[in-house]
Amino acid sequence: MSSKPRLFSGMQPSAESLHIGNYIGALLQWKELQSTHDAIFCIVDLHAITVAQEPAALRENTRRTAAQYIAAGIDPQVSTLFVQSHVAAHPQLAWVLNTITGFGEASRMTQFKDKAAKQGADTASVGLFAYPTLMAADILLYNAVAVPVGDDQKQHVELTRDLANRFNTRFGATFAMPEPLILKETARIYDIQNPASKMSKSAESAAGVVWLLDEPSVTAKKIKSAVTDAGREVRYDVAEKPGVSNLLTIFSVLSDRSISSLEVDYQGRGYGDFKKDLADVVVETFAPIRERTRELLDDPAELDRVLASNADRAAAIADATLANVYDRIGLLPKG
Ligand code: ATP
Ligand code: LTN
Repeated sequence: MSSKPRLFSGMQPSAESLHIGNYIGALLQWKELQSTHDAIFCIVDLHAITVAQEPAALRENTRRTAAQYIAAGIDPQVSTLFVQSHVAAHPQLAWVLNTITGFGEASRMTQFKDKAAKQGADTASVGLFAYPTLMAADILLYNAVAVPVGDDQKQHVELTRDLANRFNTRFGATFAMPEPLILKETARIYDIQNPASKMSKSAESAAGVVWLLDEPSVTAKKIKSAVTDAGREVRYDVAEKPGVSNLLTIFSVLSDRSISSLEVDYQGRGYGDFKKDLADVVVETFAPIRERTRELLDDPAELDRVLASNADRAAAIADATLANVYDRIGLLPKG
């Protein structure tokens, strides 16, 4: 047994490639956390199907997501990296949690309200409504105490805490209390064509999304045509210069240099030089990840084997928790 605190986080296999927002906002930090925590990272395919997915693409994107995480430094020997649908206890515990979740309580989740409003209330599925209880099951099955998420997922972790508390009060101490680990504010990356919105896999236009797996020439071109702001000064000022500030954040994180030293370096040199150098930094960062991702995807049998053995490790923990839960709520064990 590891004495490190248990950590759990998840990502949806909802695109062919991750983007630089996922890389800076999640991957880089998860990579650090795996040395201080007993980390479990889950590719949440059952969450992904709460909105329509094309079957062949979902299968392919699940492998691709796993490959990119491994290529970027999530080590499946150190952390547990697995596919949610490989461990049946996730939907099984989610069902139990559904029975102690209020209809009104679930209706207050802002992600559901936003997504349902986008789709139209009649097309939004029961699965989408139950997204947060499946996420609670993910976390509680492993008694995770640390849950790294973006700000938008904080409400779901709060719900998870409420459900853990409710279950423990009603049926006796069963679940550990998870804490959200809100990732650094500097870790939020914006669309490089539209710096008012967060860079997103599901953006209406991909022009402002920098994909990890794009050809270097495509990446460089995208960055060189990033929206900058009036004037020609490279200065960090989110209100006046959101475009340049976003590029400075990316440059600073990827080159491990402070924003102020970059400002000094590009003083009086205009945006052109700055964007050209940033394009080089991004391309250099992504090149080895892209190459390693390709190698991993060239041997899908080996990748599937790694995911299967990691799922076995996860299931050993999850099945024990589920058995305890079933016992506590009074389900008759199979004789
Ligand atoms: P998208 O909206 O792009 O589909 P998401 O938020 O649904 O992305 P997931 O695939 O569910 O992303 O999660 C992957 C991780 O990447 C999460 O931890 C999320 O917080 C992080 N992430 C996604 N977009 C950004 C961004 N623009 N800046 C920083 N972090 C991000
Ligand atoms: N909802 C999360 C993904 C997710 C997750 C989890 C995160 C599913 N299960 C458990 C942390 C813990 C998202 O959209 N980023």
